Amino acid sequence: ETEGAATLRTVMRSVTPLSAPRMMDLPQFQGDHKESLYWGTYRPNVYLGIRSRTPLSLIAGLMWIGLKNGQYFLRHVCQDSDELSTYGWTAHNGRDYGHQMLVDHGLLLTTSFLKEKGEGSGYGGDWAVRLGANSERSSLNDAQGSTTHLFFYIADESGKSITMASHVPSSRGPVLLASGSHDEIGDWELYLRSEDDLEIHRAGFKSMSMHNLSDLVQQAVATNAMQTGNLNLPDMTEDSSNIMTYQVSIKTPAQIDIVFLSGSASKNPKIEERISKLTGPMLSTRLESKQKEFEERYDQIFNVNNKIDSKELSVGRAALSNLLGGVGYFYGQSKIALPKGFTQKNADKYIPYWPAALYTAVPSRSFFPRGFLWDEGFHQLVIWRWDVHISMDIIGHWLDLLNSDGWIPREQILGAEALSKVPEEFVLQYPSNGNPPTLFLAIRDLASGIHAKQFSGNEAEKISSFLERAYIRLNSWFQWFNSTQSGKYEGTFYWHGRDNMTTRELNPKTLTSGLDDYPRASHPNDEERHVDLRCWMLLATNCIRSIAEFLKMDSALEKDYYKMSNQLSDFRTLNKLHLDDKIGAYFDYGNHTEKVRLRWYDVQDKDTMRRELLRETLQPPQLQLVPHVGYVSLFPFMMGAIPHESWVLDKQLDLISNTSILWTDYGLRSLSRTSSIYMKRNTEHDPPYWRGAIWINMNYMILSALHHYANEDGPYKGRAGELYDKLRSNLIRNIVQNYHETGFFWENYDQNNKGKGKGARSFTGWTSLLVLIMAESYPTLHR
Ligand code: 6A9
Repeated sequence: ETEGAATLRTVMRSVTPLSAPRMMDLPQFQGDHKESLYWGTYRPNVYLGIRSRTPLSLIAGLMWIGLKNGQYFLRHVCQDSDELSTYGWTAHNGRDYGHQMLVDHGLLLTTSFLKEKGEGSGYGGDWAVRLGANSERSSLNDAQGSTTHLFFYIADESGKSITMASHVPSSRGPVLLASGSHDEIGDWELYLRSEDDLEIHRAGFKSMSMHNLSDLVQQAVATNAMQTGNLNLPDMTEDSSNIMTYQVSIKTPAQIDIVFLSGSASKNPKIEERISKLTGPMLSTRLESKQKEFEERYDQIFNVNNKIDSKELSVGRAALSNLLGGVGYFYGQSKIALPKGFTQKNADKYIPYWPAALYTAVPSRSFFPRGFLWDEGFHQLVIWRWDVHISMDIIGHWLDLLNSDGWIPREQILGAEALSKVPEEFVLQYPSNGNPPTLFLAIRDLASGIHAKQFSGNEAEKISSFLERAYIRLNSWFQWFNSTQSGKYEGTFYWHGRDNMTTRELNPKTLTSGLDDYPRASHPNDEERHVDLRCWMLLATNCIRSIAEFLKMDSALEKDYYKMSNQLSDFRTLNKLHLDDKIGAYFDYGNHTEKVRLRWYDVQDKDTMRRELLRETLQPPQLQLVPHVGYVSLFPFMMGAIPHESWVLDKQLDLISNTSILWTDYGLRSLSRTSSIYMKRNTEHDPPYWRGAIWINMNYMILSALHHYANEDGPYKGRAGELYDKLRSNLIRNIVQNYHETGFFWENYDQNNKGKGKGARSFTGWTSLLVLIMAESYPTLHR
């Protein structure tokens, strides 16, 4: 076999699904379950977007014209540059109810979503959207007598045409806007009802590119404005349009109900009844009772009474709701990088993954509205507690993305809408790159929850069959790490793929670890071993082992896991490989020197001056522990791998509580203030990221460990308990305060600058672990 043929086989394997029964084919994901999750706010990238969990869906959404500094802007896709002072779900149950608030320069919008299967409904049921518009400062609006323009659209991704109601509706009563039919739900109709004065204009378009909807509407309005002087849609429709847009112009305050009925036909005698149930006063009653249900369930599950005050309570609810309201459904093909030197005939440097669906939460609706592998494990810690069926459905989708090597692409950019948000250099996924297998955190909880008889009979039954089917997939996922990320010596691991040629980075990044620029060995080579990866491997083995025990499996494979889990949890071995016993800190090991700097010099170009960075070594690197105290050094602690009577535990508490090292009043720094790389830029374009800032996922893990050690007898029990209380209240206070001050949850928080939110604004991914911090709910990490 030639080298080329072998490479080709590797490439093909990387885009071939693992040959194992699919998770999503499990009976528990069919029938009622599937239908109950058919419609939802599954387009988190837009301010309000509805679709069904099917590749070619009907999609609906909201746009409006915002006025900022005297200029008009069309709002649609969540963008930080829109500078809304807040937006997000204040309530959302992940299924059939949500309530969102948006504040756009004095315009106050609310969007409520309600779904229901009525008598005569088609597959997936009916849904209603209530839009409320108000002016924050009513004087402003009155003075200008200004009009607010809302746009609601419905479009068929399959291209099937939609019928526009024959005349522009003028009455306020329920008026038909559009109708059509769809293979999965039958005939459908869309109605509008409002008690307020309104003017409606409309336009129909024929297009298959749904990620350009904003442009279509903007152009139509602009063209018409030039001809008529009015900011209106032109009341025209292209032949066989599959996109229908309705502009509803109102004076605030106003309220509009829009209702979508499936399986309908105007002749259906029940239609009137179904409309009135989902609009007007009856809708108000239903929304109120759904809100109440949501709040009661929140109290019951997160049992936060007496633990937090009422101001904090609403922020906790918003955190959960934004996570659930951020859950999306995506469909498409990842682009997988070809090995160096390979290109396709058409010059593409990638090969597509198989077409796949992903139902997943997202880290940020504006910045990263797509699935990220290791983020998802943290999301699921919250979601399984709220709705274990949704959580298994999400985890199931991710596990179905395993290829035949046992690999899952880290970042999921599926479909044109998702792709349109990603700069080109981030699109390709490399089949040699890992990402922490955090899904094991949630799966471990499910497995031990069954043991502890924490679930109802019905839930337990489904979790069992889920774990049973997941087993083979988890095994091959684990084997992928075990075989591709292993170190030079048995039982050691490192994140492969760091750049050992770079002269431009102060410390070559480790994106695979999730901790991007957290400093590792300065000169990557195969002697390296990473303590965080070792701990992830421990978690994975322990998790698979407990599933095997639960399923009463007893093959050679299970014995291997048993052995491996004992090896990985052996304290002496851990210490031999990673402990600096002078300061009692765990470190990576590798070819390293502390004496590296970036030199900046100017290069004479034709007509510009360019800066080049050169990584200089003032002292040759040598094999050693890599002396950077930070999140990585706390991994054995986070995983509860340190025996509770060990002196090392005392040292870990020293590192955590020391204000010159990790402690701040807002949470723990990612990197010690004493580290040589603390707050250092990595390149000209890379400001420090995991080099000081406070991240909530890691703080949550550290808090879990403090909680664990505070509840186990041992000499450091009391001290762990004190630090636990302080860290917990610091985290809650700071996240809540930032939320009140800025209207958002943030990607991370500034360890100086009074704990101010930093990075992506509106980061409703793992920052929503706030809910569990408030509830004092922590993962099962310990055997
Ligand atoms: C950039 C730019 C509009 C970086 O939360 C997702 C990930 C984490 O998994 C990772 O641990 N974030 C953390 O270090 C964000 C990564 C975004 C990469 C793509 C595209 C888009 O600009």
